[in-house]
Amino acid sequence: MATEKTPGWLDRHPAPSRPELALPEGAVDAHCHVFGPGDAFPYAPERRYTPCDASAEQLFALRDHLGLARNVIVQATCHGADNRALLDALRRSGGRARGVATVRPGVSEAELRELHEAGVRGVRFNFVRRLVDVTPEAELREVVARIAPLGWHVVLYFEAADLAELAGFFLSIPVPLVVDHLGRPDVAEGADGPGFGAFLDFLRAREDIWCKVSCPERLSLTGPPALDGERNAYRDVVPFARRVVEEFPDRVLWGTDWPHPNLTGHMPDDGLLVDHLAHVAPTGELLRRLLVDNPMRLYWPSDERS
Ligand code: 0GY
Repeated sequence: MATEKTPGWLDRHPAPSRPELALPEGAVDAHCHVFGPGDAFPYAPERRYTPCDASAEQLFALRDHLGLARNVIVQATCHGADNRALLDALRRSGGRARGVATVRPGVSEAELRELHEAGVRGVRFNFVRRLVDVTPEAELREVVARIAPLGWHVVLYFEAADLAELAGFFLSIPVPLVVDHLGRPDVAEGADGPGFGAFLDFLRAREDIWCKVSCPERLSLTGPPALDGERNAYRDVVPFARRVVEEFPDRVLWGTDWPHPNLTGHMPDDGLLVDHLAHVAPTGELLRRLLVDNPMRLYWPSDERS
């Protein structure tokens, strides 16, 4: 199996800037990935793309460079349900990373225990058809039954257009839910449009549904991109993120999405993505909840500050 990067897939930013935004102490990047390195941790045969390698060391160097304290590393589809690269990164993190894995219903008790001990606290269900063949609901329910006793949650990645069809299933999942990337709204419709209204209603339906206000670079239609010192990037996404942060300040999370798989248009400067948060969480209090209090409560509850 060739491990050459998918043509057109951009490499991570070569030299992210240092954020100008003053971050609260202990800030968490709650959505990022490790990829390979492919010769140590081969990519899954069923993958839809081959990423550039992105090692744990590189991720932790970025964490320090940006002034962040911890990571939540999310298993990406290019590694399928082979969580070895994730496990390795968690073990190298010195307790400063937690993980979200992908598991199949037949996962052994021993593997679940190993994942938990390394720091995994959730599984990801992916419904984005360009990334995966969607797993049948019956199999996902079996996975939920396996992970619920561990106190884990389910991370959901879906497109806004599919929410109406999926919401009933999501709401029947008896563990906390975490939605990736604002539920991928159609930004052209506007934050007052029916699509985002339905998403907000979904968040209102249960108090244990969390939302990542991440990936404006994937959602924005008019930019400007977070490049060349632009600290007012992705203005068209701000009303969406801001709405969620203001209505649900205790259940929002944020992440860089480093190293930004599947971007072909531009590769954002991660430092400017941090600075973008000044528009999303415009008070010190909202920023602290978003970057510290909320991710600590979900991923490091025993270390939480009082
Ligand atoms: C992300 C976004 C993407 C990819 C994946 O698991 C993945 O392959 O999540 C995407 O292409 O939108 O969260 O990394």
